[in-house]
Amino acid sequence: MTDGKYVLWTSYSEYPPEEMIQRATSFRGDMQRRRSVRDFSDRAVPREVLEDCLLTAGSAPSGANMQPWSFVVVSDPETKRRIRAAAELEEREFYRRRAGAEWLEALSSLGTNYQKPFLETAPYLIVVFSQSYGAAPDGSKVKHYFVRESVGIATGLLFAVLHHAGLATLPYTPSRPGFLNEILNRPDNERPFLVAVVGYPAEGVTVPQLTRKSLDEIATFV
Ligand code: IYR
Repeated sequence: MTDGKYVLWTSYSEYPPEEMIQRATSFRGDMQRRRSVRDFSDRAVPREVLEDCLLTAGSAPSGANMQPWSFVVVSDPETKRRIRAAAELEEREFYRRRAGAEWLEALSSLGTNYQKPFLETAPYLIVVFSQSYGAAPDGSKVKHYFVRESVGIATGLLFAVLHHAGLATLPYTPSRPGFLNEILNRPDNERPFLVAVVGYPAEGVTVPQLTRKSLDEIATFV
């Protein structure tokens, strides 16, 4: 998905080291305030904000620049209701049978269960699909590369920018997400990656107390 030509990169900005450090520190502070929330207000969010955030996600690097993602933005109440109903059916099975003791133990401090009211309350669900292959204008299949890596990066950017814009989010990953293809009429080359639940937090929302790993624990300089 390039036209095989190199052009000057005129939009690059270099900052003096001091300013670089200041920018990195300030961005870190902003990002470290992000939390996943499970209680949303039903207050409307301007669609324009989402459109901008989706364009940021779509600026992610991807294997051979194939941009192997589709974002389906759901605000229609009936579609949200169907997604919630199908998700809760799957989650009932997950919590009753599929998860197993070790997984349930890992989740216990989050206090999650099969109920997913946020799928209806939040004004927007952004369902992220990864495209295992694409389609050429003549309808033939186009190979996609490093699809999970690419869609993972795009989704990370999406959560970052939604937070930056002042919205609350939850990455929701249904245990068996196939129902999303059916409800949203998505083609066979698309697989659900995750659901980004987006909106304002409910008033007085609480979040699990958690700690993040230190730099020593997550990074090694060699
Ligand atoms: N999808 C289930 C279970 C779940 C799994 C993980 I890993 C989490 O971090 C949180 C929940 C649910 O949403 O309840």
